[in-house]
Amino acid sequence: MHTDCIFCKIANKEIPTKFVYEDESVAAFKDLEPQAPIHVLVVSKKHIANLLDVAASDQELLSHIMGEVIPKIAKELGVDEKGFRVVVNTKVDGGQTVSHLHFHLLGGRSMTWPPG
Ligand code: IU
Repeated sequence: MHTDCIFCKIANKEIPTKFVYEDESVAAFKDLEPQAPIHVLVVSKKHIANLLDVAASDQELLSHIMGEVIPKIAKELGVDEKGFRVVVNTKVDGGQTVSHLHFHLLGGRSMTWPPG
């Protein structure tokens, strides 16, 4: 845990937050500034700054998030039938504003392409 990282504080309950999902390694919560009717952030409890910082030992965690947690939340929130989008902004040009790896799960409306 990084003491100055807001998502570490949220994921490790230093900042009380209602979780949409939680297990021993992952937490998910609603984005404060939702960009779609469903906008959830999925984060690891362990601090990883971004996708470039993912270590070989994190592969299981990443697979758990992408292959299990996100589909489970999508089903629970009812966006599995029509679909949804997962976004991982990475560093400055990617639009990353919080340096703690997070997966945006966006749904509940039709998405456009290309992204801005
Ligand atoms: P980004 O991919 O790093 O730009 O996404 C950060 C997101 O975190 C952004 O959508 C913010 O609205 C959101 N967020 C939040 O939900 N709660 C917070 O305390 C902070 C940011 I700081």
